[in-house]
Amino acid sequence: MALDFDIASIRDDFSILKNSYVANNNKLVYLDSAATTQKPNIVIEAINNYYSKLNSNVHRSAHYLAAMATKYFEDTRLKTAKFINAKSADNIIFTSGATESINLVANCLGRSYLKVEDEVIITEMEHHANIVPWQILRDELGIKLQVIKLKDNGELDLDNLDKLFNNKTKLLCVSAMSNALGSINPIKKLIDTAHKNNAYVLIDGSQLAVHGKVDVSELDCDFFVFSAHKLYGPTGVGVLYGKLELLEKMPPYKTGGEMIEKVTLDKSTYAEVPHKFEAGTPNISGVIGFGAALDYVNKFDWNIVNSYENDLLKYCTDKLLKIDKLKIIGTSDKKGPIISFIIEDIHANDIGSLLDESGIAVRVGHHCAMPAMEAMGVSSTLRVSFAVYNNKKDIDDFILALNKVLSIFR
Ligand code: ALA
Repeated sequence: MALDFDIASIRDDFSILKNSYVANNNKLVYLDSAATTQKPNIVIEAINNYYSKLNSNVHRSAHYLAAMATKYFEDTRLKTAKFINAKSADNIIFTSGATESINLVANCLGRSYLKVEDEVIITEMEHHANIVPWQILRDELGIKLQVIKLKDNGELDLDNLDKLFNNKTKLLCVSAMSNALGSINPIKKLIDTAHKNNAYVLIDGSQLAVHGKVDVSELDCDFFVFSAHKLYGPTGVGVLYGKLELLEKMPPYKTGGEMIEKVTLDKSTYAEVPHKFEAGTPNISGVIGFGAALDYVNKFDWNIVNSYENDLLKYCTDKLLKIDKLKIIGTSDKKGPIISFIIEDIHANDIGSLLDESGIAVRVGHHCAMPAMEAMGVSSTLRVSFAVYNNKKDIDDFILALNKVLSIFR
């Protein structure tokens, strides 16, 4: 069923947009969905329902509540596999977020596969979560990091891509869409190039997964990570998709209960994938809430979502470009609904704080992407980002407030 994009009815699904009066008794204008999306009521209800009617641990106890909690938990694994077109639910590991998913891969590949002098390729555009784990491996194992640079418009410079690969290259780690600049990367081309060079590929899909259909089987990536909270789901839940043959070869990440097959005081053997990577009691309510978020987004027609969000992107970009001394940072033709910008001579933090006084929620800073900021010649930007519940009135309110703020400074 396609959403008809009656925006008023979509907004009805998000109580916070109606009920939240923020600074100075202003209605919330939420333009920070790249940091985290708001949650539709069905997600909040699913979490409430779990705690009020089903609360129990999963995969262990022999009673009705435990069986129901386990069923809902595992149903979400199936829904997640379907959502990204993975071959099986076994390809899906639940983590605390995309950050932990990447740390899991770095840690487990680092201990089992990467050797001194091996090379990992990252990009200048990456979120810190897709840089720091690889730097730690570099320092611990003596591997080398190669970097795909950014062009002035915020796209990856792929002109000499082939030259970055050699017979030591083991892995390419790249974001599908930049959280700081909005640029959407040609990930299929990157994956094919890496595979031609016998390297694995990890895709950080945190931003892309909420703006378009993901098909990991067609992409043929080896790992794909994203967070539930950027996809209308709860915080504290992430997904690691991995090809089964790789997950099976990788050693466990965290250890403890539920990830074992047998433990003696001498040694332990491990559970099958995916449970091998899920030690301890997981975020059960979060995963169940994520299942409800997937039910919600499964009603979307992604073509309609894309064209609706692109329309917001264009509408806002055109309005921003009319503002004197405003520069958009990241001007690729292929962008998701994220706009980073600066205004000459005025600190982004000052503008962000004053916008907040009008109820306009934006993000200010380096967006956990300091190398991308440096490459673009800035230390921080203001960032607005949109989701399905935004509308042109949000943008009009934002532009009005921004002009008022600028009139104070000028
Ligand atoms: N990575 C998130 C952002 O871009 C938090 O804001």
